[in-house]
Amino acid sequence: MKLTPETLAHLPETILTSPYDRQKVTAGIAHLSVGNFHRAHQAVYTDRTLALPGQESWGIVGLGLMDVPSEVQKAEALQSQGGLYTLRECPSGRPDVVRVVKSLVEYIHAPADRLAALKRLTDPAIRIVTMTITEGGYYMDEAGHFMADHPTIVADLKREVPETAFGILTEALRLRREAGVNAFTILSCDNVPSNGEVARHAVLSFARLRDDELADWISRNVSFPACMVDRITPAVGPADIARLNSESGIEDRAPLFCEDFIQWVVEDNFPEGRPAWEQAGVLFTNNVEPYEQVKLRMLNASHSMLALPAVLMGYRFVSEAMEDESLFRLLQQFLGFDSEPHLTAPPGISLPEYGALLLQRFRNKAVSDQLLRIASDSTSKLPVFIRPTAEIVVKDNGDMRRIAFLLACYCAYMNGRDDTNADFPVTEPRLSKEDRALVTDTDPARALDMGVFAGWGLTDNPAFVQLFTDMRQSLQDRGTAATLADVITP
Ligand code: CS2
Repeated sequence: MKLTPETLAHLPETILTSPYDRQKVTAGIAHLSVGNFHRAHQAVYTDRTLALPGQESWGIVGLGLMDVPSEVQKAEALQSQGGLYTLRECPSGRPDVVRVVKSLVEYIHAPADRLAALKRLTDPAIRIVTMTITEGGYYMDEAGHFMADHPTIVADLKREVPETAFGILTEALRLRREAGVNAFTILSCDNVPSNGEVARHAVLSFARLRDDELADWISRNVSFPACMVDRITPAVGPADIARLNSESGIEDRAPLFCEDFIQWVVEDNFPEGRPAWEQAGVLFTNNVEPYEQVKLRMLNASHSMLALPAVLMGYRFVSEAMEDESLFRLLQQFLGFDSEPHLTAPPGISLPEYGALLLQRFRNKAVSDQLLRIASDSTSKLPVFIRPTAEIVVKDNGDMRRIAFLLACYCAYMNGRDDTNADFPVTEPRLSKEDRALVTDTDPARALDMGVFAGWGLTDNPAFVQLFTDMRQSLQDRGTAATLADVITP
């Protein structure tokens, strides 16, 4: 059965839907960059909320920003299905659940008509703009400054109809102001610490480069709540599409799957109103920081700590790598010795329990997340996920082996060849030419001068530099498994 708004009423009983009449729903949220994560997370919370009385004005209009073939395909797929898609939620050891998510009521591929996309954001009905533009998408340098000189930003500043998220947001807010329409709230849903503050800084920096007065207006009128988001959502390739559709019996051009765990902690700062997300399981708080620190420095950091060595050892899936005793213990020891001791537990959360749960989530075979997905763009991820812990560990001059090992693995991963001699794709769009040259320098320690490590304080500690140099040598001479064996504490 094809998935379209017409077939929605005839879905098999095994397929779940949130009980509301979609025809009554109008868009109140615009989402920039509709990746799988958004469709498995914020769109699901909103789908649940739309079933509650008085919530029908909070549907989502999705905006695709990137002019790449995969995005064109996604736009065609979602538009042909009226924004509907199936989501398979996969608990460990229990049957999966398949639902059709209905909250994405409109989808616009901005490159097809940039002006139309921009205009959509000036609709007074749109009161929240959410976004998932990835860690690297904020154009922040290592000192936390907006990269105003970055060629993408420089080019966007010159355009009448901008193309980057910040350009579009700034221009949409200018048009709203001109038309006497209230501003919208901007909610970053990326894995970035203080994502609200970072989004504010990026939007205001961009706006200031265009028009000081507009920047002042934005700073007075736009709120930028912070939030912590969590749900493991693998990439979906052609084989996954075939598998998901044959399992669900539905012909869906954009199906996806994820774990059953879901969490969203949001700062309650929405002057233009918001959906009753709290009734759908979202936790509202005035202080998101402890939650996001724990999530980034435990879950995301463990992901990187696992993915880089595991890929080198020839693994391709998270659950498979978790069966490797050494990798499992690496994560346990990283969490227990490096990460947890420097974190403050948010109310009601026990860090050891949180750590144990995340290891269990990684072991979930039904999700089988791709290690290459997690390893990709490590250049943007390591400074966010690993740096805070690395800084402390290296400064304290304690047991620095796990951090040195990970960073050495990051360098080895750049070669795109694992220990079994199999090649793998290295997706590092933000690795500069200079950094790439430093990784291949004949002196292994030079890699610590890479821009990605700037400000971490690594080279201030000669013992760390030595350890890192030895690890790189060992990875090359003895391979990842043997090097890892020395990193694990018995
Ligand atoms: C992962 C995240 O890409 C990564 O590095 O750590 O995508 C992770 O799966 C999500 O943040 C889980 O909420």
